[in-house]
This record gives sequence, structure tokens and C-alpha cells, in this order.
Amino acid sequence: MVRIPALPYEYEVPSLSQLALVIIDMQRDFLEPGGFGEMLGNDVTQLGSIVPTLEELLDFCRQKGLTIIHTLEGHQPDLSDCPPSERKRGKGSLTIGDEGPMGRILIRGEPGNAIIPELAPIAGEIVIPKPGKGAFYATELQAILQKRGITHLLFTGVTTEVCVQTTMREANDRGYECLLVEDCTASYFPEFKQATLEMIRAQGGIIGWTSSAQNIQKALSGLQ
Ligand code: TIU
Repeated sequence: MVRIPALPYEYEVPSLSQLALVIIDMQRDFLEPGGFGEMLGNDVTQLGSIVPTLEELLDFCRQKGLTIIHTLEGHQPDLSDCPPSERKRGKGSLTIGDEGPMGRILIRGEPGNAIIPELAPIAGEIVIPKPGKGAFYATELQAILQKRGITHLLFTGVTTEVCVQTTMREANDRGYECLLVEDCTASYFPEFKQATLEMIRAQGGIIGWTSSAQNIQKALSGLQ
């Protein structure tokens, strides 16, 4: 058993084999100009600040042999998995499926839909394409976790209050012990990130725990 200093109290991990690092949607569509994030009217440059810390945590988790899961928000080219309601949102000049500077917006396989190069998956890592905000909806994620005996999830990625929080809530309802890594998640709205951290760990950890990348690395460093 390892104990990671966290809020609202220590997060206990029974063994490394039961723990996975989940990296949510670190895609060009959200972090670079010309993608879905900018199309919605956001300043996308804000999300880049977490990349060095997340890169370091990913590298550490790889060295420890943890299961690594990357998720990718995107839709089929024929938009068969995209509810019409989603395409109408925002009322910007471009919407999901339209041609943008990085290819068709939020469409699987387009250049803009790829994970940023710094965090690109390597052989053996799990990549979960997802049509929704939550990574459990219409994906294989739960079956993969069950098969591997994973019970504890470290959450990172973007955006804190949309895809990260939705996925963490889905995981919590399915019985997973969830920790959100505070310095490895970002929002276009810093106040929404802060509110999300607080609401997750409120009420005795109603959705889960929060902690820092350094706390995790320190606590797990002695384990094999
Ligand atoms: N718009 C926004 O904040 N987020 C998304 O649309 N998707 C994710 O959070 N990945």
C-alpha cells in the first residue's frame, strides 16, 4: 500500500498494477489555434502551461510500468456519432466537421485531432477515441480497465471542467478511486479549474481526490 498526500485526505493505492494514468484529450484541436477550442471562442494558448509537468509525469509513469491511457475526442468522418445538437452549439463561423486550418474540425484522423507531439502515445499504450465528453460513453474503456484489474485512476488533461470532470464523474459512479492531478489539468477559464478542484474534493471527496504531480512521483518513487 502506498499513500499519496492529497486532499481531502491521503489517497491510498494498493499496488502499481491497479493504477493507471489517464490523459484526457491533449489534442491539437484544443491546444493549438485553428482547432475546435478556438472555434468555440477560447484563448487556446492558456492550456499549454501544463505540458512540461505532464510530460514529466508521463515519463515517470512509463518508467514505473503503469498502464497509460490517452483519450481523444473526435467524430467519424460521416458524423454518424455526432449528435446534431452538438454541431449547432456555439454559433461560430465553423463547426464540427467543417474544414479548418488543421483539417476537418474534431474529426478522427485529421491533423488537428492528433495528440500534441510532446505527449504522443508510444507502443503498448491505450488510445481511446471518444465521441462525447466522458471517456466511458460509447467506448471500450471500462472493459479494458476491468480486464487489467485497474481500480485506481490518476486524471490529467483538458479541459478540467468539461472532459476531465465528466470522465472522472463517470469513473466514480463505476466504482473507481479517482485522483485529479492539479498541475496537469487546465481550463480556458482558470476560475472553472479552481471550482472543479474544490467541488471534486468537497464533502469528504465526493468525486475523489486532488494532488500534485510531485506528490505522486515522490510517493511512488520507491515502488516497483
Ligand atoms: N470546450 C471545452 O472546454 N472542452 C471540450 O469541448 N472538450 C474537452 O474538454 N476535451
